[in-house]
Amino acid sequence: MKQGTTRWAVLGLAISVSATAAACGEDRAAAAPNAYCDASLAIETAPEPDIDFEAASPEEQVAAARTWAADTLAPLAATLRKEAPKAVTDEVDVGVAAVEELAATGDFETVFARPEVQQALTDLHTYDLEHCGWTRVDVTAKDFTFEGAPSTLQAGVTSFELRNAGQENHELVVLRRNDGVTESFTELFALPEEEAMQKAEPVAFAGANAGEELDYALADLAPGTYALACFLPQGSIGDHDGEGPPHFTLGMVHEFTVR
Ligand SMILES: [Cu+2]
Repeated sequence: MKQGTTRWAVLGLAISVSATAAACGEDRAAAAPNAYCDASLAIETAPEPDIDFEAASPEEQVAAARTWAADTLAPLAATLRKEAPKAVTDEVDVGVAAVEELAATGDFETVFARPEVQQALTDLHTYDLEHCGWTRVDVTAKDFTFEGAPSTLQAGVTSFELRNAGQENHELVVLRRNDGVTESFTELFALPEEEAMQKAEPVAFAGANAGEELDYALADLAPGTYALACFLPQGSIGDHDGEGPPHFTLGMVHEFTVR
């Protein structure tokens, strides 16, 4: 897992969602309350559970998930519930119930794979994009490039909407180069991982398997130098992990500036 932050619905499992663009007719509904948008951003970018998933036993993973849901997500979900506009209270309730269930069971995949949970969270994200004033950047992943990614962006909350139009699985990791570092991302990625991660930090993650699946990566971008990168090995399709070189070496790295 490369990502440093995670969304409450995803936890790096790259569960893809089917985004539906709900039409929004009324002008006076154009702005959502700031407190709601802040609460939604907070839960979307909540810190990950403190656990090494590759080293942990299944029991340790369940315990970590329960603790994370109860201690990190539940307070954020309570704030979101309090601030939610009427238009989204039903969807927020579904999300809050999912957090409560996760705190009880620790079973991410069951809780967040439910169609009604995915739909509610997708609808919430659609609402947020339309009402919170966040920047939307549509990025199409192909084998092996990111299309549509700009070379400069304004600082602020930004959602990278990933669509996979390739034959392989792809991810979109948003990385920020630490201030004072001068190497390009291509140079950084050539370093041993530990060394590279002292010079750049992942700030958001999205993953979409082959087959036109959708996901998004949300972050509040500070000014700096960033990249989008895909670290999946060539040959990764569906549940099959490829054994080829990582996609960024084939062209899936895109540097950009945030001002
Ligand atoms: Cu890729």
